[in-house]
Amino acid sequence: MSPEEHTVPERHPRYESLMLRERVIEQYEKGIVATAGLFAHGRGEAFDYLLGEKTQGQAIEAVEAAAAALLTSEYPVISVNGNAAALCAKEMIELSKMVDAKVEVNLFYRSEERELAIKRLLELHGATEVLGFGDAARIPALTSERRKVDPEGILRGDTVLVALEDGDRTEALTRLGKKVIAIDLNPISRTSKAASITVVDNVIRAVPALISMANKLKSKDREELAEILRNFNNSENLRAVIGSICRYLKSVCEDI
Ligand code: PTJ
Repeated sequence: MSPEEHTVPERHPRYESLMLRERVIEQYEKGIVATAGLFAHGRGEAFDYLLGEKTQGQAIEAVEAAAAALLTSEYPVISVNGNAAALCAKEMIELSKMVDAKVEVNLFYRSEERELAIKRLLELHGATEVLGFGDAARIPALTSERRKVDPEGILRGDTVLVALEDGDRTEALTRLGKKVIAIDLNPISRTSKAASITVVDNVIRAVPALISMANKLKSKDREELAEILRNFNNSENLRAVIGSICRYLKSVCEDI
């Protein structure tokens, strides 16, 4: 069922959130999003609620560090799954072109049909090369389907951007010495804690913010970008996010 067939009134106070939900349902019906992706989206919605559904200052700091990491990497790779494709395929491709990153389809609930559907969607939005379709390499010590990676993509990458990811792979990629940039609304997930840089924000806001930031930083020299990276501390940033959620909840409590 397409969003137009639904009747979410434009003046509904939760219009944007409901329309986003419709987009995920529509892409589920088209075979892009896994069934579990619907639940994952719901969990994200709950955390987004706690962030006031706005990009917080800590996320902007993380976006700056993430853009600096992508711009200084030798071989950046963007990993795309079903939910990320459903919510920001166009922006993921725009980002990949801006920072000269490879794009790889890598799924937890792997099926050939979904992989191809996601590839087609990415190509529709301008992707010229989508990795993840030849002979796969394996990430050691990982049992999920996400262990299968492209030798010319995630396996080779020095920086890997992942969105709506599971903790196991983030930990495994970090162990392999890769810099992992995660976009995850849950600041206490294993992914958030294991990543080198975690942007605690909704992908629909985080990826456009990354594009703008990369555009702003791309004229800076490597030393300035390296300085931005040195000044970023992921654990401190996550603690600050949790602190602002606590303050937000306290202010809500006072208003009740
Ligand atoms: O497409 P596949 O087969 O690779 O499967 C993708 C899902 C998302 C189903 C799979 O990776 C999964 O089960 O993920 P989890 O373990 O549910 O983790 C998803 C994380 O993403 C959770 O911490 C959510 O809070 C977070 N999340 C959900 N929606 C968003 C989000 N983070 C950023 N933006 C969102 N819109």
